[in-house]
Amino acid sequence: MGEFKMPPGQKPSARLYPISVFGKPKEIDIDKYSVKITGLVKEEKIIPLKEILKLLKESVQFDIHCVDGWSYLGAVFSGIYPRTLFEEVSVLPEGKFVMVKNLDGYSTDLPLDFLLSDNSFLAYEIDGKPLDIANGYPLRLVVNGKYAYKDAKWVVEFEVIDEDIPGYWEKKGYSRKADVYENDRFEKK
Ligand SMILES: Nc1nc2c(c(=O)[nH]1)N[C@H]1C(S)=C(S)[C@@H](COP(=O)(O)O)O[C@H]1N2
Ligand SMILES: [Mo]
Repeated sequence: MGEFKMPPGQKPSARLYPISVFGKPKEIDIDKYSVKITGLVKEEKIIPLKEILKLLKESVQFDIHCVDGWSYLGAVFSGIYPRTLFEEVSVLPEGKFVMVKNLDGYSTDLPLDFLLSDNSFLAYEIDGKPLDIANGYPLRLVVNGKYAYKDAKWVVEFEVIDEDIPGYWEKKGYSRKADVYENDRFEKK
């Protein structure tokens, strides 16, 4: 459950502010939408959204912290844990990170063990209602304790990689670790 602890330098926000550097997808074809697991795996896997929606629905309460300084506390997200999708995938021993790729071309990476932990969640609902497209429908990653540039919206691929390769915002200088309670916003030079 969420900690309801305001991290340093953050102010509470009454709502989520839709943020997307490449704009939001206009339409999403639910019938064709799928998630791929690629890269350092024995066999790549394509999982249709329809199969994901049939998996046991779970819920988490994670706070959202944008690195710009607003935090949206207490939302309940429903969906599945990403680790469920990895259950039938054999990750090769050199697989240590995952580049999360999205419909709009945005990307962010996370340590594999973090993505497979209780602190990563793949949501399709917020507070019991389907997410808006602007907030990542049909699949949005929500991470507990990291800034929301790690919350990949419109997830379509998990690419297992062997090193910490920066994604969109990490390339521009934001912290790779992104720990909100450490106030870890910028990558130290
Ligand atoms: N695909 C994609 N996901 C993204 C982004 C983006 O630009 N594209 N922006 C990130 C940032 S910086 C934030 S703060 C959150 C904002 O989530 P919201 O739009 O639901 O408020 O989305 C994150 N996920
Ligand atoms: Mo953000």
